[in-house]
Amino acid sequence: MAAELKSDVQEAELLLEGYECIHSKSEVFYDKYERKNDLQGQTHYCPGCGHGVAHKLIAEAIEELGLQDKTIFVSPVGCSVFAYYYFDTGNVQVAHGRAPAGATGVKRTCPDKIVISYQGDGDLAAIGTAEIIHAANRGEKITVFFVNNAIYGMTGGQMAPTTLVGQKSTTSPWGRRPGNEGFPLHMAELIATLEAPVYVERVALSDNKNIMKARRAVRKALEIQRDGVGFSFVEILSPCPTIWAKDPVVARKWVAETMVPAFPLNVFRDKKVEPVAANAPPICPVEEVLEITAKEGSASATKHAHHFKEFSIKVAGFGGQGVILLGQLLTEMGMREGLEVSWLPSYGPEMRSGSAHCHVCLSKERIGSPLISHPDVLIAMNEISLRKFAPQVAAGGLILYNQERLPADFVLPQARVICIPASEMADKLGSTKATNIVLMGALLEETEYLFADTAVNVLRDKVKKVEMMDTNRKALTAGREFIDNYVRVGALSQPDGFAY
Ligand SMILES: Cc1ncc(C[n+]2csc(CCOP(=O)(O)OP(=O)(O)O)c2C)c(N)n1
Ligand code: SF4
Repeated sequence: MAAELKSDVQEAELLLEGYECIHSKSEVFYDKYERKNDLQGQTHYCPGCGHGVAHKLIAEAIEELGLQDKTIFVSPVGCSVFAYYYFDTGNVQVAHGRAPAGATGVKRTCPDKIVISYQGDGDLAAIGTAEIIHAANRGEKITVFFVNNAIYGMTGGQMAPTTLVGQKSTTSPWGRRPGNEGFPLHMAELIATLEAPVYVERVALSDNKNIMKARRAVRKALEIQRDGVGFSFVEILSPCPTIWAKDPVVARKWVAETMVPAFPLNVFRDKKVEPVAANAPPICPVEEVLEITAKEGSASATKHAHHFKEFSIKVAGFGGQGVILLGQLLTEMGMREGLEVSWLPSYGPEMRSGSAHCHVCLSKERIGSPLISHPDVLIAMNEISLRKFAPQVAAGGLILYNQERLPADFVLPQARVICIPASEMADKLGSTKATNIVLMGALLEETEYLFADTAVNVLRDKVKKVEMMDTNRKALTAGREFIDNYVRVGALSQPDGFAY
């Protein structure tokens, strides 16, 4: 009866009494894998899956090298997406294929950490090809473990870039044909053509001898990172019994007999490089990084009381009309006035004369999303934008339309419309390029939400063409005066003028 009350650990200790424990689960793994119901304590991997073995080798190497507290494991999308269930280290889970990019960010901000990018072959060699090549080419001081099982495991067996010639998959049901699906990608060889990587090896989880070699490779790759030497990459040929529809023993044999001849095991790169001291980025406030500290019109220099909580603007027109720039200027102004800001541009591939718009949000509180469905203000720089976006403007909002009058058939939405011939006005001032600045002046004057002195400072700092400054200054004033002289005093009513 007393024995029944003992915990699992006590039971295990009793069983081991008188024995020396020479092998146990690595300390780097959690004691217990938290799973649902009767899966509690089990891993989610299929029996015979190579991921389990690869995890074990990595965990043991981390433990032996005493790196557990320094390690940050970046798990991919794929069967190993849940690596963070098992590794009692720092963990980050990233989007499909992006592990080397995520790992780059982590390593660059925390250069003293050991950052591991763990990826499958669909993840690394298909959707994430660009990320791995560029991380390797930059020589990021991370370690990549690339588990190549020649198939997409998690999604049920589609062809991967590593699928062998003749191998059947759900998307190559007749077997991979080079003439149709191309040849398998040899990632270790490809990465070894780059100059920066320090260590590149391919190993196989095919039999005990090769698993021991894999163990050494995993450890070496981590030592290279620990010593600050450079980029290390280990490709691990690995069985996927479930998708290959083979029992675990046969699957291992398949790795040895079929995968290894196609993906030869080798040390492709083992450069002797002197460690370089970690180059940590300086930690400083965002304002300083963006060089906006103490500039005239900055949040610290100018304290404005804003009489709104959140204010959203959509600027729309043709590419080339300064739509995107106007959005950026307003965003910069908001930032300098100490507001939370977001700016989201949208334009087609044609850039000039294609349609373009951007969303600007200015807020006293943190902004949830930069996407604006119902802007408070629409600045429509052409008729297409007016027709397209006017219905979206929030009830009681404002539309600034770059024309003398509204189109005759235009059905007025539940918003005030001010027609302002900004292009003509800018032209008279010397350049139609200042159309957006005329509209900016009108916006500032009409809403009084942002301040003209901030606008002048921002224009001076941000508009690259110095010779435009004089025109821009005049354009800003012209836009403001238009509101004061023509709209506030004796406004006409639409459709032939300025509508309220
Ligand atoms: C952006 C995106 N595209 C596609 C998917 C679907 N998806 C999930 S896992 C996976 C394949 C993973 O295969 P692999 O990297 O070989 O890993 P394995 O499961 O074999 O370990 C795909 C295509 C996704 N989750 N996200
Ligand atoms: S499907 Fe393949 S890769 Fe995924 S867990 Fe099962 S055996 Fe492993």
